[in-house]
Amino acid sequence: MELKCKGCGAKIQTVDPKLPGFIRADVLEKRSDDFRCERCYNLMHYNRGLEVAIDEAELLAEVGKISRDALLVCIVDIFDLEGTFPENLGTFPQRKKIIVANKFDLFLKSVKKEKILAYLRKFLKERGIVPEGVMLMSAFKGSDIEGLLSELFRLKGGSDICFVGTTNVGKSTVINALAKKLGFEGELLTTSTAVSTTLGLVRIPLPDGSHLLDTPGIPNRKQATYYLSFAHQKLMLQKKFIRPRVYQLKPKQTLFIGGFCRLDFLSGEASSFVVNVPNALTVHRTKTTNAEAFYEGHKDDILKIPDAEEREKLGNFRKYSFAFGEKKREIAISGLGFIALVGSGKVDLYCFEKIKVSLREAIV
Ligand SMILES: Nc1nc2c(ncn2[C@@H]2O[C@H](COP(=O)(O)OP(=O)(O)OP(=O)(O)O)[C@@H](O)[C@H]2O)c(=O)[nH]1
Ligand SMILES: [Mg+2]
Repeated sequence: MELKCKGCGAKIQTVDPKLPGFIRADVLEKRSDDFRCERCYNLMHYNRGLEVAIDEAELLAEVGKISRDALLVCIVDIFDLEGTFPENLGTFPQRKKIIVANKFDLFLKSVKKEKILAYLRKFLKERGIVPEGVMLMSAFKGSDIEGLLSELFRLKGGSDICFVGTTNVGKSTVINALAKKLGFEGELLTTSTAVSTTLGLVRIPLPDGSHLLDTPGIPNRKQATYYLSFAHQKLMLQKKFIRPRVYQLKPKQTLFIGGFCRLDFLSGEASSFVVNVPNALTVHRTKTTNAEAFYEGHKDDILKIPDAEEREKLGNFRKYSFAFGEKKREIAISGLGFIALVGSGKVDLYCFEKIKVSLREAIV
């Protein structure tokens, strides 16, 4: 049987350390049952490792081979629902599907679960998705994991449970937490702040003969993080709530969200702009007349992320024009977070064209 790494599912090889699944031949010979490839070892112990690309067609073919009777658990990141919802979910052959929205802990404690659940349900309804169940949770919260576990066992019958979703939504973290509740020892699967940590299908056997199945994340080219270096991915991944930053702006003022986007307040009454993006990202206010010169002069020292190499991958800027007023609106920027617009007026947003930007009714 083909050997696979227990942490990431990559096929084991002893030839090229620069390719996935590498393990030294002498280490492989002495291996215990629970061995990992060198990349997993480095990700787990040093939080660094090889950046690799997933073959999306191969991934879909592999998930396509999983029994139609398996319970499909689609995990999304609730802080980036627009960006992490797999639009091709309907094409997965598994009949029973549930949607698990993870990372609820990124919202402030005061944010009501019911409100976010209503937003999630509406989002699914608009796309015609009718799952067997919908859950909102955090992989870091024990009671949420217990709730998920009982829901999964209620729905699965004797079948396998297969976890799918775009990269970095926390699939492997959720499975590790479930496995711990089931009595497994240690961290079974490799998890990390990098996108594409899991590289192949990993099966964890359960006592009833069924399995928990982890899969590689579907590459997410709509998300800012996809284009970032390993180090910047790490900076952008928040393990705790995102601190909202409030700016009172008058027309003709501009906000920079790192070097990813520029928001010009064109006209309207003095309004509040509540920026919910990773704490590591600089938010800078300036006069619109100075904005262009500021960006050219400070994209690398004050704004910092993305750097020149990342900007190259992100391509050109695209302009979006939005109006806001009576109803509170939010601009969601995939991989960064969202900006709540409170007041009334018109804005122009410039953001790299590859990143998904959407205007929605406010959810918080
Ligand atoms: N804040 C927060 N972070 C989480 C949560 N769950 C997972 N993470 C973090 O998100 C990052 C990605 O987690 P993984 O479990 O590796 O994600 P994945 O979906 O398996 O990623 P791929 O294997 O690349 O597809 C890690 O740094 C986790 O610690 C959560 O509920 N809240
Ligand atoms: Mg994973």
